[in-house]
Amino acid sequence: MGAGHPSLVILTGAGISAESGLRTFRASDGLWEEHRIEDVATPEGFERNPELVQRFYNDRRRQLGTVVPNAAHLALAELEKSWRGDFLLVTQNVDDLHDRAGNQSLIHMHGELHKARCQRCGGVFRWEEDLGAMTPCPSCRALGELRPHIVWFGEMPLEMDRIGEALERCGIFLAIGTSGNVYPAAGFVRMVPRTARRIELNLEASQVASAFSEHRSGPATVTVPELVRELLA
Ligand code: BJW
Repeated sequence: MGAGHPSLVILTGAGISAESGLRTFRASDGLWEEHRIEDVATPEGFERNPELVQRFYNDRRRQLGTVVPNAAHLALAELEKSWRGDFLLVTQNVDDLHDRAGNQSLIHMHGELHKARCQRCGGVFRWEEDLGAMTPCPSCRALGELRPHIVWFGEMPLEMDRIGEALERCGIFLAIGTSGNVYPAAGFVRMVPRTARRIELNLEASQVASAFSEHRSGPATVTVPELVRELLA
């Protein structure tokens, strides 16, 4: 930790990837307009209809090959390189755009499209191809047990202890492109010290806007590089 340099925690949501061409969830043209949450984003939905769920994630995994990080992702990678205090980027996104932009201190709290998990042996594997009902587990060879390594409703998000510790000692908290509908991420802003700068960057006020001390309104590709320039000045 750089003495005298505030510790920075950044939470991102689907809005940061929107200008790369990935749909958000709750917009009028969002993913939840075409798919019922209970069908594609719960363990019960997967049990009922694994083919439907695998197709939903296979389509989104394939789409990653057609998109690239935008100016907001790249600005956050630059910020991590140049920031002299502690830095943690927590994303709710399951895309790999922060990884490709170059961020390293990064937690995918809702999982990753490029990983699969075996329900039998618990192994987690890097995954580029489509997953099918009969895809064998590379480790235990079980059939029909591989699922997307994604956190569905009712499941525990990943690395919550590490996130909680970073929030407790955070001096600046940014939330970028997230609607504040889904917990525990929506509650992070209330977990940072009251003295911390708490900045929301979004096209519109989120569900938890009143908990922030500052708001920057506009597309992430504009507001994020602007704020990064200010923070590094
Ligand atoms: C732009 C922009 C641009 C657009 N520039 N901005 C009651 C109270 C509290 C909690 C609960 C409750 N009932 C149930 C719960 C828990 C539940 C929950 O929160 N439910 C709510 C619906 C109420 N949460 C969970 O179940 C979580 N687990 C949990 O709590 O575990 C604890 C536990 C477990 C077991 C027992 C007991 C306790 C798990 C949540 C998993 C979320 N999973 C999803 C889908 C999987 C991933 C995937 O398929 O991709 O994750 S849901 C979906 O929402 C996805 C996202 O990561 C997540 C957040 O969405 P996000 O990113 O905010 O997107 P949008 O679309 O909502 O918003 C986009 C924003 O961007 C908007 O604001 C735009 O304005 C903005 N924007 N363009 C800037 N260019």
